[in-house]
Amino acid sequence: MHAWPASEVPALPGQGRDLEIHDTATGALVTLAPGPVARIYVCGITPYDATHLGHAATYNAFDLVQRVWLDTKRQVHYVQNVTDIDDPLLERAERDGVDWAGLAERETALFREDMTALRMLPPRHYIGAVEAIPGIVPLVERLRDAGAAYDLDGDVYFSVDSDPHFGAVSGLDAAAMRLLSAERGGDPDRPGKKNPLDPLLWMSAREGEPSWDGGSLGPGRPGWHIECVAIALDHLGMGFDVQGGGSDLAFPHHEMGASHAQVLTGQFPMAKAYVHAGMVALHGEKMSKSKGNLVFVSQLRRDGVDPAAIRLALLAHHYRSDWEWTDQVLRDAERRLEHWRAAVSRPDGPPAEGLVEEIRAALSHDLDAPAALDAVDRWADRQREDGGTDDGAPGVVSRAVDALLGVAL
Ligand code: 5CA
Ligand code: ZN
Repeated sequence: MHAWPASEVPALPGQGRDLEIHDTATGALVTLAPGPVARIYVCGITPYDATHLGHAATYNAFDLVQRVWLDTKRQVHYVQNVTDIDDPLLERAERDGVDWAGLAERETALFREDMTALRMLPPRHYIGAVEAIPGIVPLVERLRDAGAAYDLDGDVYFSVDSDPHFGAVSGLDAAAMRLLSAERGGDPDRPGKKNPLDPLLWMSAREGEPSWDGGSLGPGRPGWHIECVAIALDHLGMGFDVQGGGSDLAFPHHEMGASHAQVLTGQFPMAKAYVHAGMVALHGEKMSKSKGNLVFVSQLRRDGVDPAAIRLALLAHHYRSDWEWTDQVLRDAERRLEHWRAAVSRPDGPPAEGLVEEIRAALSHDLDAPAALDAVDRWADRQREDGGTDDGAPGVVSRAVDALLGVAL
């Protein structure tokens, strides 16, 4: 699948800094020190509805990861999937009386437009679940042949007890896992499973639903977690730097994925850091496609909102906090954008080298974007109040804000 065009990332004076980031598995900050190539997998959308601000906030966090690494002159191998076949997609297509594949294609196209408008750097590999099926089938066969998967009325389940490290990502106890499994796509109450938490690897073809050749598994479609594992292992291999997504993916999705990969390869861990973004709410509840309390990026764009203001609204919140979208959040971002634009359009200003270092320090410390915005605010305030004599400064600031924060002034 093709991704979207990359906006240019200006090179900055001085030295980038290594990223220190919160890892869900250890509950602590880890300093990542990738080699010349940093590797990151970020879970993509399930394309049955348009990109909302919760999605955008999560992709914004991982865009910052990529920008911090690029600033250290590393290459970034960024992989993202599109869950272009899954139950929610089929249910929405059925509800609306449309073709599921056409729905997925349309919503994925809109996501690309939103990401481009928000200046999110594209992944190097953007892979759909459907196109990954030929790579998924042999992995499920291998798990089954190794005794880590079993048949249940034609469906194939992964046995979580086959992984001695199961639980290492989320650190949850069995009762909490069971509750979340039921809420987030699992089927803990299905009779005949070895462990209620065991997730589906391959679902045999159902009447009236699309299915694909599954070799010795028979026709069917893949489970959700093995989709991301197959894509990640194919394009990144084991031991990559960051596995990313929103906090609702820590369990079961990232826990199960890590277990699949660890049993398949005999290596641990799958990723050096599991990084999770907080949830964005609207009217007091998590923004979610299933609840319908959504603000869409595309709707704001249609209303004439500058995408740079949307991006600043996202950046004003620390990626790990849960926060609420309100009109005021957007108005504050618009005012800030205007202030910054006025400051960089002057011919000179206060020296900016210190500011570039402040932005770097803030982002490299667990992606503290709000601290980076405060630093730019202070520079722009000084520019407004005292002017300045450094005629290179406005250019340096606008390049730094573009390169490190993805905001074009
Ligand atoms: N296709 C799967 C991942 S393989 C999926 O979870 N798709 S999704 O469309 O439901 O979500 C895409 C990303 O947006 C996930 O990382 C999810 O955690 C994140 N996300 C969803 N809702 C919110 C929200 N309200 N706030 C922040 N992030 C969210
Ligand atoms: Zn995923």
